[in-house]
Amino acid sequence: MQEHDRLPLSDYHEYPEEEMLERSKNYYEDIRRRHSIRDFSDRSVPREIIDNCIRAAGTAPSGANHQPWHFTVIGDPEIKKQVRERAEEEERKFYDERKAGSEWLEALAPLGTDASKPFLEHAPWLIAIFLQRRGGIESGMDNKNYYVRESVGIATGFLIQALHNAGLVTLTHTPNPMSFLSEICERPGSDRPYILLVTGYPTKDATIPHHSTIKKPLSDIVSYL
Ligand code: IYR
Repeated sequence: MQEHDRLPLSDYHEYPEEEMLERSKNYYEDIRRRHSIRDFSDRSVPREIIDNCIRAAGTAPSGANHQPWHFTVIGDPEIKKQVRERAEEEERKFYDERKAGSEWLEALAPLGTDASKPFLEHAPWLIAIFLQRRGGIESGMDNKNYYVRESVGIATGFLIQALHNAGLVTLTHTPNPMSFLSEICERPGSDRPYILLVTGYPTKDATIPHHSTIKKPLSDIVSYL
């Protein structure tokens, strides 16, 4: 294929305006049911569902289409245990030794989080998302990547939506620091851990903090010119 070859846009669907209105409303009603969950059931989730959601994430736009991401999916109980141990070690410094500082700890107080992360063992899948500073359009390339954080952030958003759409819940977990993930997942030095996405089913008695349900109204987040 020529470098500048172009293809017809053959998979675009246009909807009548009325249908667009309905679809946009329905999508909002569905996505507003997405919550960050910390009470995970140990019910298993077929790997194929996770694969499909990662396929969806992999369609995200990225700088020069280099797709600067890698997803390490952890289902092995022994490895999950290791992740929990290492994460809790960092979180104890963060919370108990107050490494976070008082402003951060006060901001987190309404969420009721602490250093204990049992969900890292209970949830069936932990998806460690890595960003790649170098890469290219094909795996194994070693060119500079562009807009890496933006690209991986967008792909992570796609993944969260795909998992929600499939009927699973997630937690975007960010142990701080999380360099231990590179070690456990045996990623090369040019890959940096970005987010640990926990996914599975909620427990029957799962709760969400009231704090997380307070969303800014449209008038506060949008302005039209
Ligand atoms: N990594 C910690 C702290 C934490 C930080 C933010 I910002 C949050 O929104 C939630 C938690 C933890 O996972 O508990």
